[in-house]
Amino acid sequence: MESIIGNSTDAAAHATPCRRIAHLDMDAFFASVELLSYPELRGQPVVVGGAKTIPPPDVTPAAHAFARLKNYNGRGVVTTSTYEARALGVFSGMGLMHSARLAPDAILLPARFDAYRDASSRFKAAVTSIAPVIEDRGIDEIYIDLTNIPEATLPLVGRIKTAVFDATGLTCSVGIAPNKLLAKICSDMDKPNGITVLAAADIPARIWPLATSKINGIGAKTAERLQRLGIVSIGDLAHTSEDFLIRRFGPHTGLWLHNAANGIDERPVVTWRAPKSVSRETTFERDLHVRHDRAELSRQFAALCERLAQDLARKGYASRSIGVKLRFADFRLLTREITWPCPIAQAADIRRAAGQCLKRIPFDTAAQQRIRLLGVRCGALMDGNRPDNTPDAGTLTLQKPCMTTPRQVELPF
Ligand code: TTP
Ligand code: MG
Ligand code: MG
Repeated sequence: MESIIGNSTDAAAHATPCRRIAHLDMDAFFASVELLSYPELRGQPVVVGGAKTIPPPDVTPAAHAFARLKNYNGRGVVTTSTYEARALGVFSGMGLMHSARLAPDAILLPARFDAYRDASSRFKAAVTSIAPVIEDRGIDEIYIDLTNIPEATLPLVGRIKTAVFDATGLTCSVGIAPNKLLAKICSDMDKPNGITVLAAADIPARIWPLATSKINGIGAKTAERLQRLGIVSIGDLAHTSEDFLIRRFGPHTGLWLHNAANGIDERPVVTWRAPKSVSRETTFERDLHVRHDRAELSRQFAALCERLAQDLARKGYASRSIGVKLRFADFRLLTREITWPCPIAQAADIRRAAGQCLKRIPFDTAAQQRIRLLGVRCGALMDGNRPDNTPDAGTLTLQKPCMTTPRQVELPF
């Protein structure tokens, strides 16, 4: 299922000083990892859901039982689905109960993040062994700068795809273009297991007919705003004057929209980027009441802090900015954040700092006493082990995480 766009076979490779940037994205990633464990489900609609209440399948020879969507009862959402499930209309982000109406017999599996993280590091290592300049863009995707590799695009990308498959048993789709923006659009054009090469000259024919939302960075809200202005396709946007866009969207976004639609993107492939934050959140199976469900809320809150501490420990980070997020029964969202005097990494400290944030939330109305979602976030991350050159200290100081304090937090619930 490989296609080359236009007649540009290797134009991107040979047009110097044009860069040759690839975007590689794994196909139906979480679902495909699950199929490695349950190959008997291949070809069937399979949905991976994030809810903790989805039972793991009982695959003992006697039972051999998988849960079906139609038997699900709860608030979980689809994390991802196989292409067979997508053909029935089931996509990431949809409620599982709603999806059950579209694909009642689809198999429902609980997410196993450890397995996905493992496959993620293996595919990234495989790519790096062939093309070392990669930018990590998340669990299932990377940018690769192929500019300085002296090999024609198709054989090179073919080798990369084979290496990914050998390391993981999984397929991916790759877009190759003169910049990241176009490469990202292209990797989605021939999924699954595709290769799409695009040169600048192909932009009018292949990019302009697409909806503006295909540009990474144009979300649903901006796409709607554009639509209200009569701008539906990327081509419409490309032909809208820069002045008009700047007037409507401000100098930064206006100029960016204009450039993006014209395929202009100078961003380099950044080989390492410190994560800005880590967060954990949970949507409760039923709304929890601040007073009546105090014990359960407390337990869930402590568990989130515990998991965040494990995330920080795994990555070797400490945090100075702790925040909480609450969604209430009426769907209103509230966030609070606090800057801590020194970096922290232990669960008890995160709990104490996040507890301070919770104290600043007014639980006054009836709706605000029932909580639907609770989240905790650690931002302003810094290396918890290495020395950190803090500007105000003037000298090199070791940013040791604060000592943990066993003191109990007075939580509002
Ligand atoms: P995507 O690459 O967006 O989707 P995908 O790999 O499942 O499918 P595609 O073949 O179209 O690329 O996301 C990668 C993984 O991230 C996905 O398998 C599950 C997870 N994910 C979420 O947890 N929530 C989401 O809203 C989305 C879109 C993905
Ligand atoms: Mg993917
Ligand atoms: Mg992806």
